[in-house]
Amino acid sequence: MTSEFPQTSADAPLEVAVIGAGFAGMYMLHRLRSAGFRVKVFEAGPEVGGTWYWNRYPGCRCDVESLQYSYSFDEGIQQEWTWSERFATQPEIRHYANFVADRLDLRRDIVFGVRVTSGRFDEARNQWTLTTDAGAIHADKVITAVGCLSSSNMPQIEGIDSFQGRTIHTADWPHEGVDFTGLRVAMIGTGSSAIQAIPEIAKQAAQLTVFQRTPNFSVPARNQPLKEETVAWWKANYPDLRKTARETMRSGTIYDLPQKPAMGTDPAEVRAELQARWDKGGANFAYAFEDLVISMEANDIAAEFVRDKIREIVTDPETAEALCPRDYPIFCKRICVDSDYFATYNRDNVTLVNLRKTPLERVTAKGILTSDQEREFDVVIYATGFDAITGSLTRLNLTGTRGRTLAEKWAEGPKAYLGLVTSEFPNLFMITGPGSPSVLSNMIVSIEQHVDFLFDLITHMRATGADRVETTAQQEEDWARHVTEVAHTTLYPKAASWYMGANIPGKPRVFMPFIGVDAYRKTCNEVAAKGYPGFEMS
Ligand code: N01
Repeated sequence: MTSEFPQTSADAPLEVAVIGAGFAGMYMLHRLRSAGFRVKVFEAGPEVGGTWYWNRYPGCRCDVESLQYSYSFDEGIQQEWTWSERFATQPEIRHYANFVADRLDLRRDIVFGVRVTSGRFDEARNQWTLTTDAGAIHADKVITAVGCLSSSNMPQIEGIDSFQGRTIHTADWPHEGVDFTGLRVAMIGTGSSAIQAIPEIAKQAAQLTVFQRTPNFSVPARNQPLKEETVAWWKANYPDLRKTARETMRSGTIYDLPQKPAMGTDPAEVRAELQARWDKGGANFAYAFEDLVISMEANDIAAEFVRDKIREIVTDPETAEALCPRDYPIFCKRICVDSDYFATYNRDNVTLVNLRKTPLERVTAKGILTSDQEREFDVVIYATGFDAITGSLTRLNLTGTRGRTLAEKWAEGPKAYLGLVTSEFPNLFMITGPGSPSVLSNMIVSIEQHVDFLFDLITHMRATGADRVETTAQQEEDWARHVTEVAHTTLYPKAASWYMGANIPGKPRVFMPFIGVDAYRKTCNEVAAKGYPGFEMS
């Protein structure tokens, strides 16, 4: 047990224990502590930053523009901090998290190096006991701030442990870095992580072989250093810009919003608009027309535009065709934002293996065996993603009032009222939980909204003397149905994405995030204004 570990007991519990010191946990701590709550944050890592602490593969960047991927709650912080590039690198975001922790003196209430391994609610005391590898924590309320993409997915591939070379997962990258000079490297996966890492690793490795099962749509980042005048303009206008971002319909990010649907617009005009956005770079491309995730025909136009770009960029026609996604609508898996991803396949030292043609059979002691041949490697990198949205919650092993863990309760799919609370688990709150906009939005915007809502709720409980809050099975069922109905007004459920749980064998296929930042915020505001119906307090 470390000396800083707070001594809590059943008789002297914390008012609130927060799990995780990423952007959600940091802001939650700041708000509660400022109002005098006895609160501590428990963090498995040695530092703040959450996902931005762990994911440090080469090329790792945020795909939301840096001027928008930052806290808005403190004018001093947003004026003092200056981003250097349009899309910030992982080291710069990690540095930003540490800057905020310094600025708000957060670390004195964060216990680092402590992983929560289980937890149980005590009905008699209305109190949680969390078990950690460093001792027990007693707290009246528990808030999970564990991120949506922090439970990494290592695939079940036969022979995976027999490989004699080095095995690395992108989400658990060696902190000392990896020198690929002269090495034969295999990359399994072609999601965002791989698409960012491949161009960088290709520059160093002797040979890079990419094993692709499903190709991905990606648009160019056109990353560049930020001009001084751009930064100055944003800083001068931050209050208005932040408000605009919060009030966007879907994303919590300011994009050039569409003015009309693609269907019914002159095809030459549609193409010109897509081209202009392709040239400008970034996920702005996804907002070119109103109907791109509503109408399959409109979606096909944007998808074919990107496929044409891939064919233009990649010189070998067979490789280009293999890289063209065809079996799901564009934008219905998170669009990737890259720097020279497709062009990297024109390098002599990069090879694409199309696993749809030659399936992966097993990992061997020397490398990887596909149906046609065995290839030998020094390093195998798994860019195989995450047990998204629910994985970081279920692995906490929390047990509720009916003796079931969250994993057991959610065996048919997660149900959480507003994505914040789930029945049978009183006094447990989830920041960016399933059923909230989370990953379909700018995460920091959604984090701030959830933290502010929870802060008001907990303050309301203090004011009214309530020491227990719980939602009902009916309430969360109704909300889950609404989340599904909204999803099915779009094309999103047509993709076998991690939003649907489709990347994890055996995981129930349920569309987990709520589509619509603005509608969601309005619902939360109404709930708060009406005295929190659906949150039963006693
Ligand atoms: O993970 P993914 P990711 N054999 O799940 C493949 C965020 N992120 O880490 O599609 C062979 O997207 C799998 O293939 P398939 C961002 O939100 C953000 O790349 O299942 N291949 C797929 O190609 C992103 O969406 C940034 O057929 C296997 C890949 O592994 C999310 O994280 C940067 C396999 C996994 O792709 C996840 O991205 C990076 C197997 N057995 C990530 N199992 C930012 O910029 C899996 N695959 C903020």
